Amino acid sequence: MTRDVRIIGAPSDYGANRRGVDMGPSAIRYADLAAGIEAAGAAVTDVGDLAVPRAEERDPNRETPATGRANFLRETREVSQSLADAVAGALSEGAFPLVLGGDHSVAIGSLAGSSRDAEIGAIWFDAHGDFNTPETSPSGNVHGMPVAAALGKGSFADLEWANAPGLREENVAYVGLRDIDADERCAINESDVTAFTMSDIDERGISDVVEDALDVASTGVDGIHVSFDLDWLDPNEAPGVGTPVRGGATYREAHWALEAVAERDAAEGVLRSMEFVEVNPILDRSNQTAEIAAELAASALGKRTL
Ligand code: 6HN
Ligand code: MN
Ligand code: MN
Ligand code: MN
Repeated sequence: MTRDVRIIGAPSDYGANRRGVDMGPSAIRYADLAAGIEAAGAAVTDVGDLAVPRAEERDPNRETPATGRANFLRETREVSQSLADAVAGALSEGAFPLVLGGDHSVAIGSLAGSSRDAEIGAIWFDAHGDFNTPETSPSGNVHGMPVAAALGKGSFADLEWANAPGLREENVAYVGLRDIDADERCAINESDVTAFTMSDIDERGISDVVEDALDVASTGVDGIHVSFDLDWLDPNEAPGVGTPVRGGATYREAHWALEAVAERDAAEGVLRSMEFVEVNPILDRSNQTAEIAAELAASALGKRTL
């Protein structure tokens, strides 16, 4: 059956310091996203962007967590709730939600929506753990917190809108971590998530690591959410991101990883929802990072060479 991909733009930059990720959805669309997905054999409907007010007109501390710091929490809640509805709505109509960020805080909405009526796993391709809570965050930026938010860690325990009802720690797998804050490291190690670092990829190769991550995410669930932060790639290949970290995945490793997702999906039908986040066109070179995001989306959705 032909997959009906529904593109949902979430042009939010409330979770990050650097303006520019709000233009991510436009840049990824401009990079022939829809044509690439159609070439992969899927149908595409683009429902446009969610309404996101400009940060300059908002008070970053209008709403605050019980303890700790989370900038633009009210705005993040509003975006998360509308994105969760859009993702859950797509799924209930038989469509596949493909979310374009925006900074990584949009994953709060994607995960909540994807797990509203299902048990899900998540694969997190990222340089960062995004496992800070308002209590541990060194920046107060919510894009460093979506995994902790979804799992109800720290003061996110009181923020029901931020929690992903059908996601368990045991089904969260990180691929390619390389920049973790001190308290965040303790929290990841104490949790039941599975974390593969760049060193694991160096040692075992991308193929083994991604297969293991797919096993972790897909065991005992209805489907998986793929969350892809473009800063997972090396900044030489993907310069258009807000928080670049040296020593990332290569272009080929990234393609291989999402081709492996597509292969598992072809065999087991596991892919449920997906997002590409943190593309910052202001910092990009000739839209190169957005082009990679568009190509990777097509790879994950089954584009093949032969
Ligand atoms: N991202 N760990 C840092 C923080 O502020 O919490 C950086 C987070 C980056 C988040 O790239 O999605
Ligand atoms: Mn991230
Ligand atoms: Mn990141
Ligand atoms: Mn295995």
